[in-house]
Amino acid sequence: MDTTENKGLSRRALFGATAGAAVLAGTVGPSMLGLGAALFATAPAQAAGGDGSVAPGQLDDYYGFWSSGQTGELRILGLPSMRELMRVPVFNRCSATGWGQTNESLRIHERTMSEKTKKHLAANGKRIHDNGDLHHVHMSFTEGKYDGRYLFMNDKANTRVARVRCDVMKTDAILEVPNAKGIHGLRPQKWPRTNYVFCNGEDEAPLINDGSTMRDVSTYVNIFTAVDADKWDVAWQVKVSGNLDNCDADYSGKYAFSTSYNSEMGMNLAEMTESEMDHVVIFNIEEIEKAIAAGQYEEINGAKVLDGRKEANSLFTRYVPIANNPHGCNMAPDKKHLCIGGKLSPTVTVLDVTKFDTLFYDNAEPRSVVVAEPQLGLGPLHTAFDGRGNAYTSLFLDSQVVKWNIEDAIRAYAGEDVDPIKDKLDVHYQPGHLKTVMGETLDATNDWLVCLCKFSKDRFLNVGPSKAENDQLIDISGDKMKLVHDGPTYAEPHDAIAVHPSILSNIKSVWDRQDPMWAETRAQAEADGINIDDWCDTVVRDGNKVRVYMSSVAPAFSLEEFTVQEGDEVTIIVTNLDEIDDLTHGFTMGNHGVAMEVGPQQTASVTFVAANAGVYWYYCQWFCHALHMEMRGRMFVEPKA
Ligand code: K7E
Ligand code: CUA
Ligand code: CA
Repeated sequence: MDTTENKGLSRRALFGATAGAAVLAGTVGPSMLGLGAALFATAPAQAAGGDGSVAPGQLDDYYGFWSSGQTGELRILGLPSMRELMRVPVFNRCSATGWGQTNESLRIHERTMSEKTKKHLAANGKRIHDNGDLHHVHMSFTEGKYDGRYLFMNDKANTRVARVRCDVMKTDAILEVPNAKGIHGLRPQKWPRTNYVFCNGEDEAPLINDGSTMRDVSTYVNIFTAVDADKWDVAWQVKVSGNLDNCDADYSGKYAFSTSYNSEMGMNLAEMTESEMDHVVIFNIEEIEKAIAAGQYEEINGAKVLDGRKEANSLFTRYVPIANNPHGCNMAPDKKHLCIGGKLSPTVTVLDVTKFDTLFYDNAEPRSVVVAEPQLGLGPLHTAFDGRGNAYTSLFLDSQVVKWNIEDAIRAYAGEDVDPIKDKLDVHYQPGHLKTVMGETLDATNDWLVCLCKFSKDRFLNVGPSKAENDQLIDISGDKMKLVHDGPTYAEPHDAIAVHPSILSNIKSVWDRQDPMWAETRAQAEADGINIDDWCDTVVRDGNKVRVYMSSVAPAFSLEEFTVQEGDEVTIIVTNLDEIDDLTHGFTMGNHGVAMEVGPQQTASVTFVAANAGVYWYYCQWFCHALHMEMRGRMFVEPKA
């Protein structure tokens, strides 16, 4: 069944209490509802459990995109089944696909790498950092809604951000952000479209970090960066007071905002939690753009930097005091309310973004934009939203999700006798992020909430001191939340979004031969007089560099053998000429630590130094044919003359 045809009439709605009962009782047949027999076949399981389970062969209702924390990859899951569909290597090294080893992926890594980093890596015998700490993944927007072009994500470990192309679900750009340290919060601009990706530098350091002022904390700053989402370079940066944790953007395109837990500029835990209040920084995009256009910036390491610190008294920023050590920063789909998680305070602070103009132009008192501050429970971290004005906040210490109503919280703050809390649900255990389907967009739905728990303790079979983490699925369609599914995951289910398949209708099944991903490889082939779009089986020698061009068509490589010399720098360029859906080949060079994926119609290449003289088999490591085992050939390495 094509889930995109099913928009507006989800299987859950259909087989919910009333409709499901009617179908089963035979009063409403599946044909009357315009649905096929295949759908009807799943009715008993769904009607019985209502647990979000999806029968074998059935497609999920939504794509889920999961950040993986310290694994450094992006994961694609199906919702509501929580089945893992794909892993997309981003900052990590991937043995299956060769990401982090193929020339195409190394070029993406190195394109924006600073000379300093290159030098440091080379001194360590490396070309790239192949680890990452990928906390946050968000899709590109057009007018407040996901547009299915890109996914963006951060690497806190090595101060990078990356972009994944949604048409092929592969990383196509990585940026090492200059000046900032430890990119944590990351959000795309929502309106009018994602021209910028906003990135928070979490860690304080001297702006000129050359060792001259290391112990002088007064020289430390934090940097807010706007990355140009199309060109993939730094558009501008703003120095701030305090540090930056999580961020978000509004639905008018005027403002972005970040939480800061270290307004103290402390260097240890005691100092970072010393003040009673920290703050939220509000960035005025229009004023920043004006100053950049007028050339009023300082150029540091190639980036245009403005000063938005408190003492600079600029129109770039405003600081709203928030109880000590706030964390989550979530803009509601009502276009109006920004929710800040209290972390150390049991509250969520609600700011009315439509009042932010008064902070910049009328000198309004900073806290005058606070319109609610409900007491929700212990350790409020992040907040998600449905399309009915409700918010769902994770309570880390209470191990609960609390459902509350934003308008009721505002009325209570104004003195009315109303309890904004609608429900509390135990989750297992210590939740961090939580997400509704498209709840960070104007398309927020009312069906599912995924809660990403940091611990699973006793929820699964014991697998040793390292335990599975636990993503839980919660039915939010009714008044009361209902926990319906545990989804164990590997380190670490940090954050997630869920997207309707209609937004991703541009996903390809087969690569386009002209794809820019291997443009440089194509240019090299052209220079060598080789047409890689056609059958090729040519070995080109260029000094001690050898380029081996081959095609793959199941179950054979075009070259059964080739010869090089000890110590040659060998580049293997494989083009998969199969056009069939799902027919991926691979290339593994035995005993050389070399392996890569070559998808249908894809070209991929890898470079290595030939080892000691002898025979080395190469083979296809992606199952492609009944004779896949036979898809192999020999590299003869001749002794040095
Ligand atoms: Cu998204 Cu943990 Cu990086 Cu909150 S932060 S939990
Ligand atoms: Cu080609 Cu396996
Ligand atoms: Ca603090």
